[in-house]
Amino acid sequence: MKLIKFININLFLFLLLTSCTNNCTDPVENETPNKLYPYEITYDEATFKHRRDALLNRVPDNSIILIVTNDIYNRNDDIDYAFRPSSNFYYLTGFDEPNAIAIIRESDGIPNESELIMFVENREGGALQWLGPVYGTEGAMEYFFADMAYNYEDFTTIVEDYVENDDVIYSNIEINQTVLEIFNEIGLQSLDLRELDETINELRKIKSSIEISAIQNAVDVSIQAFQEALKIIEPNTYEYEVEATFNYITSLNGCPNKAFPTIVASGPNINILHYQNNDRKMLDGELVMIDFGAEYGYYASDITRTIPVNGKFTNEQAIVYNIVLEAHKKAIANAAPGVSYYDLYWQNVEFIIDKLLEKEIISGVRDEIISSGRYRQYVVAGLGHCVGLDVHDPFPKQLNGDKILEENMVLAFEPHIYLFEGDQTVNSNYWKVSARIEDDILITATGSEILSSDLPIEIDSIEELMK
Ligand SMILES: [Mn+2]
Repeated sequence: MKLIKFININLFLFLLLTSCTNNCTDPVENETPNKLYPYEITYDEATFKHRRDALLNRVPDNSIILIVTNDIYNRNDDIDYAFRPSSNFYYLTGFDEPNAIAIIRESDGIPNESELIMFVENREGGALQWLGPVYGTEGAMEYFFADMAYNYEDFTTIVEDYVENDDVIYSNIEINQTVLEIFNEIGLQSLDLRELDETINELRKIKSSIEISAIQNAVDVSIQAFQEALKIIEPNTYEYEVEATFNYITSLNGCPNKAFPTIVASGPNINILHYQNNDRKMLDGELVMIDFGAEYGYYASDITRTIPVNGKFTNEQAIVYNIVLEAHKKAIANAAPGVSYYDLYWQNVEFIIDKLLEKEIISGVRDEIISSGRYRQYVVAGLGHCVGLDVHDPFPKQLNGDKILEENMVLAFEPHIYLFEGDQTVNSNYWKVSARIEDDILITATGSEILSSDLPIEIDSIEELMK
């Protein structure tokens, strides 16, 4: 396993070097992008070093950055949940094994440059036999370019060589209870610890070409899975059969992990926003809302389609679906650098409420519905969010509280209409006729580009695919 990891990195570097001699600007491009593993696609020393330098430049002089990765969480008895690195830790180090801590501080020798000190696991004996090899301290220096690496277990004694009592420390230590306890045990809790997330979030907001390629790859694999999943849906299939198709197709295409739990919400479940049971039999005449996203190289995708179980939209279903689709197209058409997210949000709310009133799907007075907040009965959630290492990636606010789109941000837009059973403001013909549509969007220099445009979205093309 260890050997394979190392070979893969070398193979990647080889592909990177050879492909770039052919005047290629994008290091992710190669013959089999779907078969690469995380460290191969995002692994690049300059990228991670640049992020650490940039981060250090954003905190006050003489500050130290101390970052931890996620804890290991117990599932039951002696079984743990599968480990997933903290997105911030991965973003700064590229290191994806558990039990790791990193210190980033100003280099002794070179001004304005950072130095990386890592504490990682060295495995031997029983641990090695049961859990397999790890990069270890040697690997941390050789492959992750740590200036110095120590055994994770020696953190308690060695950390004091790097941290002094009057240092200001920017840290995400609160995410890892185990490290927090170690910190308290050795009396470091009295240090001046400050919140790091805001500073990293600002960096993570804008995506590099490598990150965009990773997201695009996750999107492409998700689309492939969607297309297969739509073909198997018919009355009396179960929601979990759809989920199984996603799992199968994405794993076959190099994305064994999902960015979030898959939602296959049919019939009455359609109104549960983050429905997760996926155990219901889907019936003739119902809608099913499917929200799915493969993860590739720790980068997310996030796509939703709402489709008729029997392959043909009813009149009411088509009317609601097309309102959401029109809202979706408007939001995408208006997305561009400099545009306020909140402006897009309010345009979306107003458009949907106007249409629902016009089609006599809901009753009431437009301005009252909006000013009272009652619109949230139908437009329940936000218009969208950023996508990156997290499916809900950071989208930091400006000082004035606004959120502005910038070039090379990736967002998921997910306009929706929810019409709940028993809601007396809703025409009863439309109860449970809800719809959500979601695509992943790259903000370009002049507007936006839909990364998931290959997945059918028009009623005709969805019905065609399901035939
Ligand atoms: Mn989403």
